[in-house]
Amino acid sequence: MSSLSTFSRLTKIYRSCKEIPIDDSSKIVLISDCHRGDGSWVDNFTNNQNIYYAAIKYYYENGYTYIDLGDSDDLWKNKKFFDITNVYTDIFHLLHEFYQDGRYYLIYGNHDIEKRTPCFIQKNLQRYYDSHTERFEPLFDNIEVHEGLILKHQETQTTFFLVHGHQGDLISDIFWRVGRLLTRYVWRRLELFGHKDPTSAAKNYEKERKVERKIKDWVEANNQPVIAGHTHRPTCPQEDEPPYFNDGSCVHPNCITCIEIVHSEITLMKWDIKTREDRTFFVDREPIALPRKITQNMYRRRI
Ligand SMILES: [Mn+2]
Repeated sequence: MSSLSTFSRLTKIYRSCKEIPIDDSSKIVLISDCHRGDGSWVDNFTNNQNIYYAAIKYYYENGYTYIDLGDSDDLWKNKKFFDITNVYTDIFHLLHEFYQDGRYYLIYGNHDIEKRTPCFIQKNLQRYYDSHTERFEPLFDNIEVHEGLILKHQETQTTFFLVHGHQGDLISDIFWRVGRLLTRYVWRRLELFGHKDPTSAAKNYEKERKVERKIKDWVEANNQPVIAGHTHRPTCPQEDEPPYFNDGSCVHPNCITCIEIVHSEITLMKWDIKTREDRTFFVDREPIALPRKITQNMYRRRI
């Protein structure tokens, strides 16, 4: 029943979502699950904020288009979007630059599902409070917020369906209000004592696998490549596996992961902090899987 609903949910989004043409000259970066918070110690993003900033600055300077695959802000743990922008002003400033250049697309996840409502967009995404200038500055003026997007590769006509991936997850998708409530008032407090939030796909291995299984089944049944986030498990399938890619998250203990598409190749990337001989730190970017070339058929079933 629930897996049937995952199927129909994904199919419905796939059929109605917007298509973005890409080609051999396109540079795309897909990032999800930053779970930005208010900077307090339950904010999982604080640790990686400098790595993330260095990464998106690189992508901005090198002409990439940024596709946000959802859960970039944690609106389950934080009621007020203002509290988030106030802490991460530099980041929102850069995101605004991406948007202004026409190089930013936003897909919502379950932890920022409110972003789909016109009221939230109007109230929170038009402007942000810049703690440096102490003024409201433009953010994503008239932004279109998506549940899914399709990247269509012109040379091969291969398409990639982009979704956050909570559609395979009943609590997150249908009962998100209850999930949000539990996260905000119950699990958030228990987390202080080391309990795991069972509504979080990221912290629950068993659940993670189930959610992934459902999406992979859809990928296989439709022979349609998908790029998702949500489970925080970076994934780059081999040629003989269903083409389900996952960009991971920005809240791994010591690194962030993302997916780059450059010169018609898909690469899972990791950014972290390394030490040089002279004991200075630097932010390093390295692939964690072999790049996958975009071909007409991304999946060769083993016989
Ligand atoms: Mn999620």
